[in-house]
Amino acid sequence: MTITITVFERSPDGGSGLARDTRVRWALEEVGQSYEVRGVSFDAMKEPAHLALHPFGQIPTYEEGDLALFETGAIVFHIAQRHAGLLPDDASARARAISWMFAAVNTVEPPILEFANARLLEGDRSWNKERLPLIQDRVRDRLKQLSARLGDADWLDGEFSAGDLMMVSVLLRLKASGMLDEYPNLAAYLARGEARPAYKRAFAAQQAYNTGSRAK
Ligand SMILES: N[C@@H](CCC(=O)N[C@@H](CS)C(=O)NCC(=O)O)C(=O)O
Repeated sequence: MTITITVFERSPDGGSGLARDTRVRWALEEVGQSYEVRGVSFDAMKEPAHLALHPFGQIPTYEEGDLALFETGAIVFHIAQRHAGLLPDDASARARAISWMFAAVNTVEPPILEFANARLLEGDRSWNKERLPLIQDRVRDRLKQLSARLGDADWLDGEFSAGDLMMVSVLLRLKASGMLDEYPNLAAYLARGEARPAYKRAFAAQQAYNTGSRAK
């Protein structure tokens, strides 16, 4: 059955991989599933046709036959459940990998998003100078804890899993800030994620789409 995901018609990041379709593309590449892409403009995202797929008017969405999903955590989980390669077979290890997926989107991503918004969108606000260091400390708290847990392991819990895919995807947003360099094991973790052939294919596909070098 054909899988179709929605993506920004033109991503505001110009194809640097930060739009959340990249993590869905990555999951699909890891399990060897082909997919189609439908670009959606900012206006169209808020129209009824797209809102029927995504109640918050965002990308990405995932369609497969009668099934329509939104939220990258749920989409990646669905892909991981359907196909081998992203979740361990052992029930306890599988449950732990799923915990890491939730931790990525629910515990680590929120302060990172707050930081990105403060840096990129709120720089001209009078309170920004005072607030930014507070937010940075919240991000550092999480990075310190994550770094302590990862230690010198390659991945968060044994083999690479959907938990790592989500966590690396979330950390990527910090790359340009240089903050990850304060935690060399996390910087190396990120680099390991980016070095995976499936990630490289996903990144290249979204880049080609956003820079117009895709086949039209
Ligand atoms: N929690 C959602 C977040 C989705 C999200 O924020 N999507 C962004 C693109 S990466 C978007 O559509 N932004 C446009 C908007 O919110 O109007 C997920 O993980 O899928």
